[in-house]
Amino acid sequence: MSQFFQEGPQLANQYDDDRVLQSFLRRKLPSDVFTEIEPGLRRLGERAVTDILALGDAAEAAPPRHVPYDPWGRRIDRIDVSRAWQELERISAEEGIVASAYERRHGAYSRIHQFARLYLFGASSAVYTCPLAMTDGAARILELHGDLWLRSNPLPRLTSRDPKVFWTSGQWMTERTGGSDVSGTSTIARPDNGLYRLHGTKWFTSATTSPMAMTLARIEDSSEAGRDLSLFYVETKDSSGRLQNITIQRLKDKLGTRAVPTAELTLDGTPARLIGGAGRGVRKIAALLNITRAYNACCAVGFMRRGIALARDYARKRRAFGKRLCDHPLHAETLANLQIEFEAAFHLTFRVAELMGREELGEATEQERAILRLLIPLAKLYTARQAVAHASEVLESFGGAGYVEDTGLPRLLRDAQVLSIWEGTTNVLSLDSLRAIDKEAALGPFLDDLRSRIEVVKAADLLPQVQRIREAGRRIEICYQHGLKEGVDYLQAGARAFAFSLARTYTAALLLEHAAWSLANGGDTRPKMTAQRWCARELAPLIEPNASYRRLSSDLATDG
Ligand code: MFK
Repeated sequence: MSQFFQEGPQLANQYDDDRVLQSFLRRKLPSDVFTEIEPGLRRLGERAVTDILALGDAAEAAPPRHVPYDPWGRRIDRIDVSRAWQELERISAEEGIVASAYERRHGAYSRIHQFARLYLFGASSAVYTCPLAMTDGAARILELHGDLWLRSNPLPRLTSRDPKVFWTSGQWMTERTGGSDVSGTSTIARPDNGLYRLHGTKWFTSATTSPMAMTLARIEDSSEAGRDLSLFYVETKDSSGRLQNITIQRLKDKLGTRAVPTAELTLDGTPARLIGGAGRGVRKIAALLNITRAYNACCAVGFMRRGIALARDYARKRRAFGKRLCDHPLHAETLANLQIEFEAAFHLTFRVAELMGREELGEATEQERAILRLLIPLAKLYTARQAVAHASEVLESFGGAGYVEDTGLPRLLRDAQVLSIWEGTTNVLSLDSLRAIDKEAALGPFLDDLRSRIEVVKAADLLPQVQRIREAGRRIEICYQHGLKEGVDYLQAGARAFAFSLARTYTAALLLEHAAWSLANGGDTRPKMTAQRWCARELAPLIEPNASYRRLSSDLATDG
């Protein structure tokens, strides 16, 4: 009988092991900021493979439980979460995963610092990043639209490092009548003594154990603003710990994110506070969505990095056909492609963080604000799709072990799958990219920025890539101008291909810029190889969905 047992993959310190993160931070941050934050990142990189990882695994193994009744039949609607989930809340407060963005200790660089922390924390946290994303988004809303009470009461809780003070926030948007189309919201808000009472059902509420939430409802009055959706602040429990006229119907049975409590709620007179006056609720909650979408991208990158770290370690250990997996040329090719996808996603996402920091500090130019508005949906939609494909390939690189639950690997795929769904599906975000281009005139600044990034690249062996990016930029511009003439159906039918083209081409410019910097600063040639290989792919896979093309698509879609 064989005595052979395969050794499983091991994770090293996730900061020390990450060349891409380190070189990006060295390039972007002033040296005193880098020197100050590096020890904290290294410590978090260690925790990400020790206590945080163990808590994430424990939280995953003990998912939340809905307890509708007490032993004597009274409705109590408690959601029990594991000790590990509670510990993850404590750690995220102490580690300042949200707070570090709002303390603004490093000015506009604070978002880069915070995203580096989020990225290290995320992949080990059993998606505790979900409540943190909504918490960060809620904090931003309160900064932008909160009255004095909201800014003095919940806001300091959301941005606290003290676990006893720290609150997470939920985000209750989705109703039975609409997930993507939030205009279908049927919850109403009845005025009550200067506050409101909410009546309605919320079909998906994530991190439902949070003490507060942001939600949308229509004020029951006849004014024009009241007919529009308004944004509300809700505290879920009263001072004695009882739910405030909220019934928890059930927890969702989800493919992944199993440690995250996601519930269906009925609100029947839940007290709520209006945020920023009546109406324009979607516009106001968009500030939250833009943050959660950026988190989504950061978590996608974190998952990709985790996948490649595991697959790489395994490939160094596992032997097949007489040699290690990593010594097989085809396996090496697969791992190299995984690394390239990860690096591309990393640079796209951290460019978002860089611009977010500048915008929040009031340092962004008008052009940078427009670029950010467009870049957030692009980064969210593109990295989410990458993360799903990436996780699938990572699982395959383990053979059968990748399909077996107790290796922990299937979780990577299950958790990645939600990234392209929540906070706006790929299609909704492709259309949002068009909205950004239309309403914020974002395409011009975006393409100008792309060109200015590649102009600085002078290394002779990167010049062919500069040329390819220029050409892709020109094609994108022509395609959009043509689309404007053809009309809205043309633009919408091509929106996903268009968004992918923007994301891939902009990413190419970021990779090239980083490659040029790396060559000039220490001479690391790996970013150059990544940039060259990324640019060798189709950068702008645009389509031309004219009327006959769309008719055919419609036939294929409806009749098969
Ligand atoms: C790790 C990460 C974890 C993340 C955890 C999250 C867990 C939570 C899970 C969920 O809750 S999932 C539910 C999330 N739901 C969505 O993301 C909704 C997706 N649907 C959309 O985004 C739709 O495009 C949208 C609801 C915005 C469409 O609504 P409307 O009312 O048809 O939008 P309209 O009229 O185009 O826009 C209204 C205003 O908002 C406009 O401004 P004006 O009033 O000034 O004209 C828009 O420009 C503005 N707007 C819309 N999206 C914006 C935006 N402004 C800035 N940024 C945006 N992204």
